[in-house]
Amino acid sequence: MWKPTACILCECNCGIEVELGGHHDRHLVRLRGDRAHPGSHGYACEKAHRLDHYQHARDRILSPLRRTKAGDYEEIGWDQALSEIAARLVDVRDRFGGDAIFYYGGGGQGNHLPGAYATATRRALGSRYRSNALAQEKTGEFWVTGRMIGAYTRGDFEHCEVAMFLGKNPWHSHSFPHARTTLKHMARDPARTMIVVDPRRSETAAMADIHLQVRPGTDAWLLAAMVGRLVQTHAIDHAFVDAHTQGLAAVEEAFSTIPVAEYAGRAGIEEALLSRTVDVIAGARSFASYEDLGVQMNRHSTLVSYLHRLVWLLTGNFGRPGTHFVPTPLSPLLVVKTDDDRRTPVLGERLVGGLVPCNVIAQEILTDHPKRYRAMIVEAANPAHSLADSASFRAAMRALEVSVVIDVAMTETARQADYVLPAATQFEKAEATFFNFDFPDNVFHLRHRLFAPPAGVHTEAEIHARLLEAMGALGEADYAPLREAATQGRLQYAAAFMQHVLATPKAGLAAVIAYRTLGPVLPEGMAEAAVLFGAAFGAAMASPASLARAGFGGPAPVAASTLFDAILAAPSGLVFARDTWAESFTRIGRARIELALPDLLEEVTKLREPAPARPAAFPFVLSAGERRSFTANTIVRDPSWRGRPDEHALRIAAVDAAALGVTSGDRVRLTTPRASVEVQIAISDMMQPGHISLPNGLGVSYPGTDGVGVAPNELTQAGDRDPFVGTPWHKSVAARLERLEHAAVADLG
Ligand SMILES: Nc1nc2c(c(=O)[nH]1)N[C@H]1C(S)=C(S)[C@@H](COP(=O)(O)OP(=O)(O)OC[C@H]3O[C@@H](n4cnc5c(=O)[nH]c(N)nc54)[C@H](O)[C@@H]3O)O[C@H]1N2
Ligand SMILES: Nc1nc2c(c(=O)[nH]1)N[C@H]1C(S)=C(S)[C@@H](COP(=O)(O)OP(=O)(O)OC[C@H]3O[C@@H](n4cnc5c(=O)[nH]c(N)nc54)[C@H](O)[C@@H]3O)O[C@H]1N2
Ligand code: SF4
Ligand SMILES: [Mo]
Repeated sequence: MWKPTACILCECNCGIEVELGGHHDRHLVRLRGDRAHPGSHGYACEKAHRLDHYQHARDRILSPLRRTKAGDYEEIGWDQALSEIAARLVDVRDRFGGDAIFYYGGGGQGNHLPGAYATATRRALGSRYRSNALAQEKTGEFWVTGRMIGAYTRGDFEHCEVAMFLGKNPWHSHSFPHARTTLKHMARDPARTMIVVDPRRSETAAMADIHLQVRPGTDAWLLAAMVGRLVQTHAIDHAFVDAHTQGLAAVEEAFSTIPVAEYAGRAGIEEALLSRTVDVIAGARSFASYEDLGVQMNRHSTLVSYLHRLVWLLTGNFGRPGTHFVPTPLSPLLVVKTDDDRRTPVLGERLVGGLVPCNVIAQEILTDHPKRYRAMIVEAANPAHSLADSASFRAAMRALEVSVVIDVAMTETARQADYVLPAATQFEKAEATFFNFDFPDNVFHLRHRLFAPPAGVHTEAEIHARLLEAMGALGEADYAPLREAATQGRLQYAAAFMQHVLATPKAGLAAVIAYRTLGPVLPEGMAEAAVLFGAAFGAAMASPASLARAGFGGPAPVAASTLFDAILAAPSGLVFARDTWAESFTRIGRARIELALPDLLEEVTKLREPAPARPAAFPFVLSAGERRSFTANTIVRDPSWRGRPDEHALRIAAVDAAALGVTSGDRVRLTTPRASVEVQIAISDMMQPGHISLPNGLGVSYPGTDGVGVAPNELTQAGDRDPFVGTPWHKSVAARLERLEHAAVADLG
């Protein structure tokens, strides 16, 4: 029997079908793309086929654990664990205020419901400071797009005439539906042009019509030269710019004197190629572009996000097929309020969308500042591996008064926690992601569980509910008025919920109240979906026309109720909102699109300063964290998941390897200002001289192996971050390599 679910290894969350077998039918034996999925239509990449390695990890946690004085872990019961955790968190709150309790995570690539339930726990504790991976990749983009457009945009790569991938390798990293099919179509079609900006000849770059093989970390000069060329050759789409934007004069002034040839040269690109590229973009009927980690985790990242938007806004590539659009989220992952000037408590760094920059979290713990964070809850994330400077993150966790990790596996982060709580895997509960960016048909997929969790393991919804009950924040008295209404119908329940929850001081705990009262009347194994009733309400209020076009019309309570029931009844996902292209214009959160951001225009002038000399001790630029065929952050920990033996190697250009006197398979010493490790190398014609690249998500501890590959953030440092929003420079780390004179030939593990 094939059962529908989704792949959880990247943000696409392709629909898949799984055949169960093995012991108690709990193994994912065969997997294939689910043709009934309205977003992925049967597409899946090679990674999905081996998901049983996630479900059956040997480091799965099956009981709550408490750290002992000796630093190992003992099993304890749920009641004891939750009453101790509740008491210790409440104690921290009572002594120092809720601001001292930090929340990290809330969901990875396929699981966003835990974050929704955690909101209730955070509210009950008065905890305000939080973060997750978005604050080390997307916050610069969010900050810029919030101020320019007031809405989050994506590109239509299926239909564009010209596409650009800026620091993005979608062949491996995907991020838009059926990426490889779309790339192949584009590459084959002589009428379409694919532009890739990447120092590496990545798989995507190798398919491109134009590969701008930049010098690592110099995209700001490249993009400034592009905008300079647009302004100086009068290639601006005045019809669009006049109708929808403001601030052109300031932009023209800043870019009219940009030395295009010189800046192209600083980026390592010939002026003629740069000019041709800009002319192709300016002449295109439609242009869509995607910036990702190659620039977002790099020097000048926020400036590059701004310049990148200028390229497609000045050429009028918004709100038409093949350009950029504003999708309808079922529940926005992050709301950026541009007037929000909140700062972090210790270092005073800018919060974007309420998220603390990842690079400062450890620093805001390892201090004697009175406002430091003193407790932390980490859920569905592995920050001791994924954040810059792992060693100081480990030290920070040990410096806290209490820390709790909610995960499926005994991760690097769990190994530092005072308490570890075992969660059901993504195939053992109803689960969903809010990464729904399909357009104009917006897709949502609530996955049904494949099987129940093992004894002793709970879903996050259940964990948060029990924690709130252990704190005395919620109890049967709060649930009683809703229980009856839940059995009468959705509309009755909605009315009761407004009266007994939303209009009361417990409104902030709504997610868990819904789980406890609506959850029990949902079909078996679907209780975790209760929180989506509220999300459906939010969408019905925010985008009524789009929901109506997908069949969910009527007053908000009716639309929300029918949508919620349709979500429950669609195990392969459904189209919940249907947009029109014109709608993107109505979603602009400001009177006109703003082209001139003064602080970033000021940064443009600083590009004229001569580049600081590269320190002689570190002649290489290391990109720490490349996506490869078998990497998926740290979601799959078992290294035998990886098909290819050299997936964990450091890639290096042949000339650099020759200069060091080493060859593929040799081990070398890799040193950055932060640390020094041994690593196996692989000569790769993808690499330009001076650039080396390590895969992401490796070097995890796993029973029976000793950490295959290198954990990239042992090598990075917290101070290497963007001056505006604090995003890390993981893709350009200063590094040096040395030959190991007596190194044994690597064992591929
Ligand atoms: N296979 C796989 N797919 C994934 C993931 C995974 O772990 N594995 N993770 C998912 C997640 S969480 C994310 S955020 C996305 C990320 O997706 P991507 O951003 O596409 O992934 P990366 O490989 O980290 O970086 C992209 C490219 O940036 C290039 N780059 C390095 N330095 C520079 C530079 O100075 N300038 C420019 N222009 N480019 C540079 C690299 O050579 C690389 O090809 O992938 C998602 N998809
Ligand atoms: N140097 C460097 N660092 C990077 C990057 C890089 O390119 N270079 N990339 C960054 C990016 S883009 C990202 S997105 C982050 C990712 O880093 P993180 O957000 O920290 O998370 P993941 O590695 O995806 O780990 C997800 C965690 O969730 C757990 N998990 C899986 N399923 C469940 C579940 O159902 N419930 C619970 N409770 N837990 C579950 C897994 O065991 C794992 O511990 O890493 C970032 N770090
Ligand atoms: S890894 Fe991403 S693209 Fe590949 S099947 Fe999974 S969700 Fe789809
Ligand atoms: Mo990411």
